[in-house]
Amino acid sequence: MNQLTLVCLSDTHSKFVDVQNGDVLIHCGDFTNWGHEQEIKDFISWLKAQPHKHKIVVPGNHDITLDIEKYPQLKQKLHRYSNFNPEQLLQDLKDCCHLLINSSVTIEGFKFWGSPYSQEYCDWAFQIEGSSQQFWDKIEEGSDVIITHGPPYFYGDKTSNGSRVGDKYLIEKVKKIRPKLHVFGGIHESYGGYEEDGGYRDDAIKFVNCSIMDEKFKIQNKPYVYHLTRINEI
Ligand SMILES: [Mn+2]
Repeated sequence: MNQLTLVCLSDTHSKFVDVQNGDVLIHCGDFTNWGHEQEIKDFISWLKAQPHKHKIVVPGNHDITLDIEKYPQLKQKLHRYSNFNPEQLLQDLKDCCHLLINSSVTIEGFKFWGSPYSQEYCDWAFQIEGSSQQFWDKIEEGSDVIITHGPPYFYGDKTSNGSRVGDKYLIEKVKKIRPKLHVFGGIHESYGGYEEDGGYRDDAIKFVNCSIMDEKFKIQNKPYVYHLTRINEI
């Protein structure tokens, strides 16, 4: 049997929390508020200081400088008086973690697939334009862990006014791929772990919203620890 301890967190928004050690540190995005150069550099320093053997990062809609394609447009709106170097910042981050942008990494036989993209919301970074129906076909078959910034529909996606804002096409696709774990953030007020269909199935997928901050951007939650195991077939 091989086992990896995953320590998952999201939506730290330029605050830094103590994180317990484990095999893989996973950040599901929104490590900055505005994608400013100094915020990204501070995050990189924090990341480098963590003892975990493997580190996986997926950016979020606030980490705008890392959305290379959309940045020229976002810069006009949000960074008009700054002169950051998105390519360099992206490279600096890649140098200290597995940065997953619709891509995967395999660690000790487990496949992790990640995407920073979520449904359109106030024209931030990494937004899926129009329907997400085809977008999630990018998720690779055989993924053991799926990491997205935004939640799927029904699990960890309830806002403070009670509405569910998760992505219906994402949950459909995740249930087809059948990873062991789907971890995400995005909706701060819906922190927690949820079993697929109440844990009824033996192979129920675990859904985890690991937002550290609440909806008022106060640190309220702890990183979520998950033990990923596989019993070797004989
Ligand atoms: Mn956030």
